[in-house]
Amino acid sequence: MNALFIIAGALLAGPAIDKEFAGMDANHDGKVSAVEHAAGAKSMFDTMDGNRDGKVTATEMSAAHKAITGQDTKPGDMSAADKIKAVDNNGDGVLTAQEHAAGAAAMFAKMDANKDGMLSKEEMAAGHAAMLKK
Ligand SMILES: [Ca+2]
Ligand SMILES: [Ca+2]
Ligand SMILES: [Ca+2]
Repeated sequence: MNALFIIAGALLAGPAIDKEFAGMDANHDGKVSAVEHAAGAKSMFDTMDGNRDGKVTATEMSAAHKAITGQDTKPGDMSAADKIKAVDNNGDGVLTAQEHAAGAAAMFAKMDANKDGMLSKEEMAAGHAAMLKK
């Protein structure tokens, strides 16, 4: 399940949490709702889908990672193929918007520690920290 964090969020990590949170909090109420989170995940998917065919391949995900972080995947990092595998329901090696959305929804539920249906910045940061510890 930790791979879900990597797909939707961990192109960004650490100090980038602030930026990610602000980007998702569309109505600026200091919380990210499930709807806001889903919209953020969708926009991440669109960013990764380089050729706009509605599917994200391992190659596209690697390219997006490099574009966003300015770095190649480091040795020891999960490969893009492995990240895809974690939410690739039909096992075809590419990620559809539907598979990505389902993964993002599961991730939201996991990060919402106090189950109020909203993500605070602390919850998002803790979720990412938990992911990075693995
Ligand atoms: Ca909000
Ligand atoms: Ca594509
Ligand atoms: Ca919450």
